[in-house]
Amino acid sequence: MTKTKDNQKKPKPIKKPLSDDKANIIEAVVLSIFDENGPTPKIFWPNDLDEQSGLLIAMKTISLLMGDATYQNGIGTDGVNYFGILPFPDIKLNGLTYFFLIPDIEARGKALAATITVLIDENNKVFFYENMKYLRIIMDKTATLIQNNKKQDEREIIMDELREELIDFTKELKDPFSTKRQIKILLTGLDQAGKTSFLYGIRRKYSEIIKSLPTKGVERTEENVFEEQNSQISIWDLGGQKQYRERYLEQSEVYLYNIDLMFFFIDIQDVERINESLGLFRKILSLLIELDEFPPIVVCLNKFDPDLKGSKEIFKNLEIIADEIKKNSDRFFIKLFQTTIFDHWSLISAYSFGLSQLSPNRELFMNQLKKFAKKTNSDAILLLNENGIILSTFSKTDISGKLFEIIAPYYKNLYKTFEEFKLLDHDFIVSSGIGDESKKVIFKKILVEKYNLYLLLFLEKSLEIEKIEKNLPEFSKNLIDLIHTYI
Ligand SMILES: Nc1nc2c(ncn2[C@@H]2O[C@H](COP(=O)(O)OP(=O)(O)OP(=O)(O)O)[C@@H](O)[C@H]2O)c(=O)[nH]1
Ligand SMILES: [Mg+2]
Repeated sequence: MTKTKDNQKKPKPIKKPLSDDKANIIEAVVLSIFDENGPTPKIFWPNDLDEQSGLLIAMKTISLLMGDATYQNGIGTDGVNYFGILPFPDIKLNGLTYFFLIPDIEARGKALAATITVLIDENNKVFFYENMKYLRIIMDKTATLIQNNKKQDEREIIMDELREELIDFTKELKDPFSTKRQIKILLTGLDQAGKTSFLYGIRRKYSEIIKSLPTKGVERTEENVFEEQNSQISIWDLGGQKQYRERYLEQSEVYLYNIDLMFFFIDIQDVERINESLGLFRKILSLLIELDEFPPIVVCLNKFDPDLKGSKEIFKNLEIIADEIKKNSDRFFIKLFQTTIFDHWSLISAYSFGLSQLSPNRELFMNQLKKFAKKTNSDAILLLNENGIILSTFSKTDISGKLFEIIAPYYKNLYKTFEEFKLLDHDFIVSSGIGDESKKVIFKKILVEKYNLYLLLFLEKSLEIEKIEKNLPEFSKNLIDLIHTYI
C-alpha cells in the first residue's frame, strides 16, 4: 500500500502503557469539555495520548450528543445525561462515553457540555456490555464530582481516581477479554399460555402457530436484531407443562442462572388458572432472588384478543393481575403488556421493549430521534428495523406517543402493500391531512449502511419534506455508529 499524506495524518493507535505489570484492558480515559476552543480533551490518560486521538475522542463524543440547542435554553443540567458505546475505527478503539453538563454562569446557556470516555481495544468491546451497570455507576459518580469541582488540579485527582477504580475493577474480573457477549432470554409461564406462539408470531411464521405442539423441555433459538451484532442472543422457550416446569424450578441454577431478560406469559382467558399462574410467577421471583439475579421482566397478559377489548370481566381480571404482579416484586423492574397473536403490533411492542432493555445505547438512540424530531418539527418518531422490531421511539407528549403506537402498524402495512404493488414513486408515503388537515403521518424507508430501516414521523403542524431530506444524511450517519454498538 502506498503511503499518502492523508494516511500519515491519521491518528496513531494508542500503545499499551508499559507501567502496569499485567496488560490491562483499559487503554485510555478522557475528560472532554466543550470550551471556547470547541470540544477539547482536558484531562487524559495515558499522558502520552497523542493530540489527534484526543481531539478525535472529544469531537466525536461531544458532537454526537450536542444538538445546536440541546441545552442552551438555560434549563437545568440534571436531565441531560447520556450513556453509550461509540466506535473509533481510526484508532481501533471503542469508547464508553458519558455525556453530561457542567453548570457555568459564564458559558452560553449557562452550562458546558462534557464527556467522560473510557476506551478499550475495539476487539474487546464485549467488556463494556458485560459490565455496563457497574461502569455506569462509577462514571456517573465521577461526572458529579467534576460538576462540583471547578479547579483543574482537583479534576485531575478525580479522573485519576476513576482510572484507578477501573483498573482495580478489571483486575477482579475472571475474563475481561471474552469475545462475544452472551445474552440469555427466558420465556416462562404455564403450559398453553402462548409462549411458543408468541415467538412464531414475532417471526411471522403464522403457519407454524396452527401446528404448534406443547414444548417439551426447552427449545432454544437465536435472535438477530442486526445481521452483525456484538452479542449472541439465545432465547430459551421453557415448556410449561408440570413435569418441565418442575424440572427448571428444581434446577434453577441451570435454567434461571445468568439471565439477561425474562418474559412471563399469563393466559388471561384461562380465569381458573390465573392463581396458579401468579403462584408460578412468585416462585420464579423467589428463586431469582436466591440466585441474586435481577433481570428486567416483561409480563405478557396474553390472549387479550381483539374481540375481548370491550369485556368488563376481562378488564377487571387484568386489574387484579396487575396488582398481584406488582406486589412483592419491588426489587425487579417489571413492565406489563397486553398481547395477542391476532395483533402483531402488540407482540412486537412487548418484544422490542424487552430487547431495548439489553441495549446500552438506547439513550443515545433516543437522543438522535429527539434531535431529528426537533429539526423536522415532528411530534413523534418511531424507528423500526427490517423485521419490524422497534429500535427506538421518541414523542413530545404522551398522547402523540400513544396515538402513534396505534397508527404505526397500519402505515407499515400500507407501505408494504404499496411497495409490493410497485405503486411507490418515492421511498415514503404521506397521509393526507388528519382532522384539521394539518396533522400528517409519514412512513419512510431509510438506508443506513447496509440496513433498511423504517422511520415513522407524526407531524402536528406543517409538513416539510425538504427539511426531512436535508437532515436525513446526518441522522443516518450518526445511526451507523449506534447500530454497530446497538446490542
Ligand atoms: N386466543 C388466543 N389463543 C392463543 C394466543 N396465543 C396462543 N394461543 C393458543 O394457545 C395454545 C397454546 O399455545 P402455545 O404457544 O403452544 O403455548 P405455550 O405457552 O408454548 O405452551 P407450552 O409449550 O406447553 O408451555 C395454542 O392453541 C395457541 O394457538 C392468543 O393470543 N390468543
Ligand atoms: Mg411452547
